[in-house]
Amino acid sequence: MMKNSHNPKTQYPKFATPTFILILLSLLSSTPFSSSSHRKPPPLPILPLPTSRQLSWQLGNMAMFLHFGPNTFTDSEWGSGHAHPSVFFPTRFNASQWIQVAKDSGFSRVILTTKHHDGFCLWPSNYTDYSVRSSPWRGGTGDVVAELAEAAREAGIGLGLYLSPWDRHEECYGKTLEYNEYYIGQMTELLTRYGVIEHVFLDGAKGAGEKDMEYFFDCWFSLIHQLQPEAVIFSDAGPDTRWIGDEAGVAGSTCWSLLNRSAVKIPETDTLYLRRGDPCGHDWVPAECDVSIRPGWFWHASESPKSARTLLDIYYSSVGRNCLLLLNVPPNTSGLISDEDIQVLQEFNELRNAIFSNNLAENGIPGASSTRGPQFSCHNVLEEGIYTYWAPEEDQSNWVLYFDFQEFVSFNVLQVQEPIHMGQRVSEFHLDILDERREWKRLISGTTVGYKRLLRFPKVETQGLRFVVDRSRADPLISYLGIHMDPFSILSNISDTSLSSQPYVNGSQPYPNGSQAHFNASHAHLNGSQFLRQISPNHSQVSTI
Ligand code: FUL
Repeated sequence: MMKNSHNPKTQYPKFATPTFILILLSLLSSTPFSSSSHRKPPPLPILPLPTSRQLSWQLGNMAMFLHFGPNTFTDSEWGSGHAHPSVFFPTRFNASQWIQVAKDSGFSRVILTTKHHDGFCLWPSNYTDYSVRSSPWRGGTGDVVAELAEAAREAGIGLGLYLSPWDRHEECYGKTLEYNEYYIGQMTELLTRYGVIEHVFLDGAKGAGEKDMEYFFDCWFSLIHQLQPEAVIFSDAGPDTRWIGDEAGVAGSTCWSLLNRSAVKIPETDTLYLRRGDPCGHDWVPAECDVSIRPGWFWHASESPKSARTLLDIYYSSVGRNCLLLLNVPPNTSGLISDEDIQVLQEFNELRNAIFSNNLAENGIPGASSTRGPQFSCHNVLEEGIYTYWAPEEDQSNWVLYFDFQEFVSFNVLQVQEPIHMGQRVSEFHLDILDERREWKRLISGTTVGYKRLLRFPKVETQGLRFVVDRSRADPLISYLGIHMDPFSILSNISDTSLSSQPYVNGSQPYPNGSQAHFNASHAHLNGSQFLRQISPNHSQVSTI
């Protein structure tokens, strides 16, 4: 006879009454060996994945760049390499002040120009006299790198170093073998004298008509990782973080952390490729947006810092597009960060706190089209951080997160995060809201998410929203979803003549600047055809975003 436990005519042994079986089953289900008590494991990560040093770099969101050296005192940007070392004389130098400013304004690490293109070393290098040792500062016994390292360590701020390959002072510059030895010698000093270094920044900048020579990048990268395993290395092409392709702090609205490193040559980089990354890339090389708070990289008496609102725009277009913001705040001739810069940084900090400390989605009841298991619940998207996340069931035809609000909720910013330790997945998404007839209206759409995606749009008021993933490299995973009210950003180019019955703001278009708008989403239509032109003279690039 065929065994079939579902056959109603099945005869049970005497002791095996249905009640007995139920009790037995429930007992079994509470033993550790019961298969029903097994947790569903997380889904497979999708390659490529970040290394642990890339993860801590990205989780830091923002780093502070410190351009300081003879240029600060000679009012120049690209020093000739011939300024006398005596010009370097900061009268009130205080590295703790730099670190305090960085810490108070929300920066996770600082990166110092230990040597810029002029070749002057802010530490007493044994390979040249062109350094602090030949300056009157601290009677020639000073070491900017040492003082900064000490202050950073005490405050729990990460330390990074920029050692310019292009050196306009050093005589052997131009002789490939000799200069590579010189550079590696200096790099080794920096990476062995000052404790843990978390970041090494190198660039391919070089003036036109300068001596030609080859940099042994692969050798440098291997040595850096050998000496400082925690350090991420930034260059145009990685290996750990890449240049975004401009010096304006603006990433592509599509921005993959994936890249094929072999497709990028320094310094002839394809800035469009860097800006967007590569959904088919085999390497994990997320982007870093370097931009200065002032027009120049070095401090100049005639220049003023950008406004806090401008920094907020930059934050949206860098951190809000899956990048790290590397904001340069140059110390002045006294050796301190200027009060006016500190003021702006404080305001910038306050703006971010005012917008992002309140996630209005917490007022709603979350739901999902499907869920992989209890530990992957949609409630996880309200928890900060990337390590808890919503995962849908496998093989679904749609991937949707819902929020149902009892009261009307108003917002103009969407924040989404992917658990990037599982790989970057989402390649297209959109956000719908319920209109006054309780029908879904599309509000915005976007492409990549990555570590963090922020999208701004005219303020809307609704009782429900749904976040829909339209395309993904694998089952999408969402670690955070926030909706926020930003009363500070200025929106414009919202033309009443282009009112649409189907509101649609494409997050993959550049964001327009201008005046604040406040209207119902059913009338929202942004003009996405505006191009921003960015000029980054030092990388000799003119690009269209
Ligand atoms: C560029 C340099 O030429 C600038 O002076 C600045 O240091 C910037 C961060 O990188 O390549």
